[in-house]
This record gives sequence, structure tokens and C-alpha cells, in this order.
Amino acid sequence: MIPQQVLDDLRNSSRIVAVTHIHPDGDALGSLLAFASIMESLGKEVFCLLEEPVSHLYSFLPGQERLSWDFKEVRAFFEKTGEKVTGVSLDCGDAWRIGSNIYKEISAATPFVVIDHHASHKKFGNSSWVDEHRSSTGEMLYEIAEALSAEISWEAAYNLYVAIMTDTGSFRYENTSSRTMHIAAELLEKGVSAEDVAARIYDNYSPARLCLLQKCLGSVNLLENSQIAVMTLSREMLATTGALIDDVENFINIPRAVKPVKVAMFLKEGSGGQVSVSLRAKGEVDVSKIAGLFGGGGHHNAAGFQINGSTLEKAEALILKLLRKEL
Ligand SMILES: [Mn+2]
Repeated sequence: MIPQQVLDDLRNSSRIVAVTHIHPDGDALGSLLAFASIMESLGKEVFCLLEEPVSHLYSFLPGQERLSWDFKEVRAFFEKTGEKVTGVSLDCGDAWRIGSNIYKEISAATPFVVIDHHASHKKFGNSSWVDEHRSSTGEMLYEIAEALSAEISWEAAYNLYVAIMTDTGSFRYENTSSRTMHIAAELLEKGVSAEDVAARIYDNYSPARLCLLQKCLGSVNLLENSQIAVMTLSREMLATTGALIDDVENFINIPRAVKPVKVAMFLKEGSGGQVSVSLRAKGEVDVSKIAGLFGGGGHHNAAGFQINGSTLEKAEALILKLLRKEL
């Protein structure tokens, strides 16, 4: 059930600043764009604010001219009239994941409405709908649109479909329910092509991305009788292939797909001793618990976090110690 306060806050707002999490994925961007379209169909004005430009992997999303990473523009939006601006956070499990720069820019937004499905969600905002059993924020927005009797345009349907498809690993993960499939079917009814979305998400490799994949796969180590797979990305691999950091999206699903693997870990070397860690699990291991120990978060089967002042080797040893206990 959608909390009444969330629906009331959305109904009563005429101007909205909508945000999502940093390093936005398909659910984050698809939800943000769909939300703007849905609310605009109700006559509301929506400003979609991001911390940085959209990854080239998602440059096909319809309506992305709505997105802005220009803080001057958002300040102008706040100043335009005396009217209050409602804040809406989509797919964000923790206030800090909105991004500290954005958080400052939107601090005047009130009320602040939160819609999310992360198991590790830490409550924030004035009203919220958080349901960890939902496949995606996109799935939740479909129901919000229905509850508000809003129109779902082709553009909104396309973006919601991207959101749901990417967060369910193409309707394969345990978060895929019969309701997820019903909603996906409704979106196809609105003219979205499942083939088109799948091709744009999965058949979109640049030659540099393939070279990077070769190097990342070359780094894979299977440990603990192949129950743990470790994959690493060094800064040198990026430099020599000419690929972009966004290109690593979905790489981790390959070691995860190895039958005996229960947890796949992907370590990415950043600058200044920063290591980003993605964990993907199958079955009982709860990787959001491990991510939580490092200040990160996510879902039972997919989580991430960062370690500062470390190296790939040190970070790997540290996490392996924790993972072995969970097997
Ligand atoms: Mn999501």
C-alpha cells in the first residue's frame, strides 16, 4: 500500500525537484525520467537534477533533455516564484547517496518525499514509501501513477520498462514477482518494444569496452571451491583500452553466472587510494549486510560500497575474510 501522505504530498505539489542516487543505473534514470513525465501529465512542473552528465550507456533514454546537472538552473527554478518546491528522491537508499552537492542545492525543498526499494534503506525525508519487496523503483512509480490517475505516456512507459528490466536482470532475479510481470506487460501494451530495450541495454558494446571486458575477465580468480569469484579493474586497464569507467556495467554478471559461484566481487581502483566494490550474490548470502559494514548498501543480492586509503590487494583480502564467514 502506498502511504496516503506520499500521495497527498505529490498531489499537493505544483513544482517538484526530483533526484536519484549518484552513479545512476537504469532504474535510477528510468525512474527519474518517467516520474517527470507522469507528474507533468498532471500539470506539475518537474526539475530533474543529477550530479553529473548521464553515462553514454543510457544516452538512448527518451526525454533525457529533461535532465540537468547545472546547479545554476536548479537555483533559478527555486527562485522563479514564491511558491514552495517539493523534493522527491527516487531509488535512493540513504540521504548521502543523493550526492553531497545536490543535497545542499535542494535543502530548501519541502516536503521531501522518498520512494525506494533498497533493503538497506535508511529513513529520510518527510514522507516515504519504501518497499524492499518491490523489484524496482520503476515498478513502484507505475502504481503511483495509477493511484494518482495520471497518464503513462509512451515515453514514461519506455523509461519504466528500462527501470524494471535492468533492476530485475531482465526479469530473472528473485525480486521479479507476478506483479512485476503484469506491470511490464502493461508497459508493452503502451507500445514499448522489449527487443528494442534489450538491444540498447545489452548489444551496445564499443570495441574498447570489449577489450576492457577481456582484461577484466583475465583478472578473474575463483576461490573457495569456486564459491567466490573476484574480478579487478586497475586504472591501467582503463588507460590502455581507452574504455570509460561506465563501460564496466554488467561485467560482474559474468563471473556471477558461473554455476558454483555464490558471490562475485568486483574491485575497481579509483584515484587516491579509493577502491569501489560491487558484490553480486546468488541465494542465501546477504551482500547488503557486508556493504553496510563499510557504509554502503544495496539489496540482498546486489550491493556496493567504497573503501578509502587502500589498494586492490588490501581491499580484496579484507572483504574475502568477511565473505568466507558468510558461505
Ligand atoms: Mn533500484
